[in-house]
Amino acid sequence: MTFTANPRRTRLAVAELAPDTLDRTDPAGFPGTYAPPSAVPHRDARAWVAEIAELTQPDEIVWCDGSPEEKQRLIDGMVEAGTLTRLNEEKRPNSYLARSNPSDVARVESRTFICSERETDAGPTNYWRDPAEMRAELDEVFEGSMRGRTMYVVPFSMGPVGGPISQVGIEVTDSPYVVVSMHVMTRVASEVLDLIDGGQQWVPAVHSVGAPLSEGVQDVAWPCSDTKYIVHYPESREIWSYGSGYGGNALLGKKCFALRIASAMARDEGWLAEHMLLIRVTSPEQRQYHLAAAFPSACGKTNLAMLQPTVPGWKVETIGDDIVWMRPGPDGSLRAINPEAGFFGVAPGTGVETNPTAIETLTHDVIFTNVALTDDGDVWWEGLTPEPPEHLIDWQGNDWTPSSDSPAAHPNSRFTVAAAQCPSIADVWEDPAGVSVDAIVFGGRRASNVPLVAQATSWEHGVFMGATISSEQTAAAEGAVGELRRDPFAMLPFCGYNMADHWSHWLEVGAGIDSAKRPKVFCVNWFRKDAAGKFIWPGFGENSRVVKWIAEQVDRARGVRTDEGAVPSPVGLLPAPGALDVNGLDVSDDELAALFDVPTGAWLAEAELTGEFFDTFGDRTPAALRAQLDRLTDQLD
Ligand code: TSX
Ligand code: MN
Repeated sequence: MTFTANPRRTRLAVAELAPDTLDRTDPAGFPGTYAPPSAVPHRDARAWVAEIAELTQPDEIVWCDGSPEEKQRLIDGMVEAGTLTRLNEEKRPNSYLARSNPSDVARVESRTFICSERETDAGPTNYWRDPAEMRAELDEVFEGSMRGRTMYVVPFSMGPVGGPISQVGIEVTDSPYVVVSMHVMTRVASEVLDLIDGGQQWVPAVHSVGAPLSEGVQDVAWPCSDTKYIVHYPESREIWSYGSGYGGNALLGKKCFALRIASAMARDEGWLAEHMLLIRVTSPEQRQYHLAAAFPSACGKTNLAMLQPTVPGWKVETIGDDIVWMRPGPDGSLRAINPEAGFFGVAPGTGVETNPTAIETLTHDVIFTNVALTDDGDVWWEGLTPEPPEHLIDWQGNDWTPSSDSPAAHPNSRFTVAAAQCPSIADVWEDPAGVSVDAIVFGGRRASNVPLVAQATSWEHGVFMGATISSEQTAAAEGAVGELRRDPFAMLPFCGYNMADHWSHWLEVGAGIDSAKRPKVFCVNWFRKDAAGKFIWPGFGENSRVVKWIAEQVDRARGVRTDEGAVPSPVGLLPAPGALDVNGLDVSDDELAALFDVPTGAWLAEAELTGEFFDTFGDRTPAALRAQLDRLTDQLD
């Protein structure tokens, strides 16, 4: 299949394009556009680094090569400086604890900007700023921002270096914590510079903690600034981040590049950059299935990525836990990679009961941020063990006991760890050509209405499911409890362009894939509650029963199975009686019925709200999704 440039997508006038920058190679037989219609002329890496150094005025410039020696040198320096605490070498070999400034613990959405030429191209769900005005503003902010510090130049690849679905970038940063984290989360390598010198498109990413050091002044453990900017230029594919050292704001390969900038590249070039986990499922018959799944936050995405099935004979292997890039491949199927090389996961709630595989992954070579420190030099967080230790040093460095009022670990405390050391990692996880996606799953956190699992009746219906993902509020602090929080495709904070255009793009990509090879689409909800407020579905390892049904539906679509697997409902295909394996599970028939109940009145009310949600995107909402909403309403009536 070929992707022609859609005029709607073109951001720069054709005359502005330097024709000699258009690269129409077809790596490894992958079709599609490798030369974006909005491509900017190729930048020279060294000239760009010199330009940024001129602006930010670092004392020193260090070009990084991604070697283990470089990583250890930086770590030793940070231990010396007090940024990292070395953990007990017996209990947690080669592992470290960082405590951030208490004001720098999370992404800052209110300071995250999409600077497209036109405001409508950022859409109503993003903060937009005029790119020229933002450039002028940032020029002042970054002026001298690295004084007294070292500027590290970090060439990195998202995805295996040189792979047909991979992309490259260079992050310059004045934070050694960022460099070491990039070593874990991306592929830092000098070869990336060769690819760039060879003319490959690349993303320049500038990061400064925004805390220049004056001569003779002692540095702090976690430098940052109260002024923060996380800025994206989707058309010129640039990232500028200022004032924060926190992962999501500072490891620019991750959310900023692999989601916000990559989603805009993907729109222009005919692929998908999504906030999804990626797993390989193997049946007792040794048939393999690859599932990509999008969930809003606090739904246990990493837990699903590392699932240990309770259904005998079934196996789940991890490929990725956060981001998936998908591209139509030479075989006509949708090929997917995990562009990352590590996991940057939330620690609290990760325990032997909820995610034993993660616990095993975290036994060595981990950087922990904002967790608690035990008296014997190990780490602890809420949910690691059922009973907390008698005494801890909390994430802010203070004494903590079980009677303390505040949590020992920050609720957003993190682990940074190489994916390669995850015991459930699939052997194919670094295949540059990716895996063929068989099923796409959209999840939500819903106490009512949404069934445990449903299959979309068409690609358009699947896109509708993705566009209508939502969670019910669980904490009053986030709004009224029970109120729907919409998170389309789990991409609300991560789409680098108009969310409704993202839906159009999904419709277009699906239309370009042969129906036999097109992934089947499902929605799941592990969080349905009964009248007493108790979770009906046991979740966790038992979710393998749902995964099994999904795999069997893929088999049925391919004619591998001929038994009846599903029955229709207004919200999609539900498991036929007996098709969901509940063998040995303590769930009554009434509870099973409750998990799949589709209450007409409540769904009609929800459909009304969905229409209002679509209205907020005006005429950018694709007609096919309006049609899906009409169809849903008709079938409910
Ligand atoms: O991650 C979760 N998953 C997916 C696992 C592969 N969580 C944790 C969500 C917060 C990050 C879940 N919580 C899941 C789930 O499937 N289900 C639930 C709700 C639930 C919580 C506890 C129990 C049952 C369901 N059971 C007991 O407490 C005994
Ligand atoms: Mn995420």
